[in-house]
Amino acid sequence: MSSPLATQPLSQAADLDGFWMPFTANRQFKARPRMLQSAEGLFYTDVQGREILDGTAGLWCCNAGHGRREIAEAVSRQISQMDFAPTFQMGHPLPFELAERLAEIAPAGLNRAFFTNSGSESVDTALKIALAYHRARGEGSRRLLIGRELGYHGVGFGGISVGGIANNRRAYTTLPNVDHLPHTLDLQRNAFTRGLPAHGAEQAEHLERLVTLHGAENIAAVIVEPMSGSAGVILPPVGYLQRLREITRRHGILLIFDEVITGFGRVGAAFAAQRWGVTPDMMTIAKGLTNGAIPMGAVLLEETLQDALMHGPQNQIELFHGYTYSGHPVAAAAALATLDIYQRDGLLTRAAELEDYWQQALHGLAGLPNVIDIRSTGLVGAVHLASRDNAPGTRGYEVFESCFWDGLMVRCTGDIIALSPPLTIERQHVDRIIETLGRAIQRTS
Ligand code: PXG
Ligand code: PLP
Repeated sequence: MSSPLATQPLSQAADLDGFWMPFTANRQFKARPRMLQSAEGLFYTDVQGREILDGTAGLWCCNAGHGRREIAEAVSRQISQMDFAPTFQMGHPLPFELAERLAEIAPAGLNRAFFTNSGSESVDTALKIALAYHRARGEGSRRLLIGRELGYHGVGFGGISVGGIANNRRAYTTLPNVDHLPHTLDLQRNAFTRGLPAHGAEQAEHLERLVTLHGAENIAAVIVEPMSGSAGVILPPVGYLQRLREITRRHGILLIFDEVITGFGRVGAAFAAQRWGVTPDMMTIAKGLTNGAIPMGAVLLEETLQDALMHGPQNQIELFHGYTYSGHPVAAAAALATLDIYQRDGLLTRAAELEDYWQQALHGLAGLPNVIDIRSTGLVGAVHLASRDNAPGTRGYEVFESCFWDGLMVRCTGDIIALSPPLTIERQHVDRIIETLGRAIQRTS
């Protein structure tokens, strides 16, 4: 049962007009579509039957690889048994079970879960909890939210406000009461570092300046990705996250780690918080939570944050927030099956085992034309290409496209090629990624 698109020539762009594709140059895509049809293990197959090695775990989400039967079966069982049930003033067992399972693998103390349907919703939820928490404790003047330059926190109004990617903000309006820390990308001092960069921890001191500027009594939360994914794999300098933790704690400011990409084994531990030994007050997660199979996200937080809102009468709703699909039974079933796979197959720590091989292989691209930096940690990597004069992003896009037609899916963000293969990858596939990418870089002037 293939769709009409599978059998028609793909040049019939008229068929493609209706779907306004997200974060896509629609005219460019529709002129020469890259259309995927099936997926198994580490490979996609496109509508022309070509195999494409998945160098990006879909969009950083299929950490256990594709086509996992256990997830498909859990979803299918649950959808037959109970397709939907409300979680507003009503309950069903799966999200309770899932919250417990998440607390088992989360950093100690983060034992409460608020469920959402995406990373963007998780971010907006965490920011709202931060504001409600301070208000409930009589510190309602804490309204300011601090993000970071080049941060990506999804596309809700909260997320783009604390986010720091100009293109995602400039056409819109953003929240008031937001400020930003400087980013930590520093090619001059850190290019081609293996592991976390040595230089840049002092960028965290900028938070002290914002405290001086705005007053600690006006600041609610700081949100950062422990490692920036979308902006092109920007790693935390040694000591940086620790400094952010010390400063936020000293001033009563909540620290939120956005672990939508770094969660579920990507950097070598269940969460980046554990890999780098810094525990935030809240974490936002999504993507790998269900191996990408069903949309779901969550905020994981300390119980003290929830407790602070529990002071009213017992019959009073403590947080006026929630989504129709918070804790959706089918998504929860997918997540539980996913966690079973991660734990049974040791995937939450597999990136740490492969990290050295991965890093060594990536650094083999160092001498190629236009390569100005290589960054990696766990099973994430970036090859940073020099931008062409007056045409930023075009070189990265051409490398991305060349890889695709040569059987490899990578991401390009501007002129940075980002890689994040499924955590089930084997060494020979690492080699294949590097060979194909190397060819593409060499072919691209
Ligand atoms: N926070 C972080 C840190 C993310 O990486 C989101 C929030 C938003 O999640 P949703 O599920 O609302 O998309 C993300 C998502 C890329 C890319 O190419 C990255 C994301 C999404 C799509 C593409 O780097 N990150
Ligand atoms: N818009 C309208 C008119 C609604 O009734 C609702 C939910 O009831 C929403 C938006 C929010 O949808 P969701 O809960 O799926 O985020």
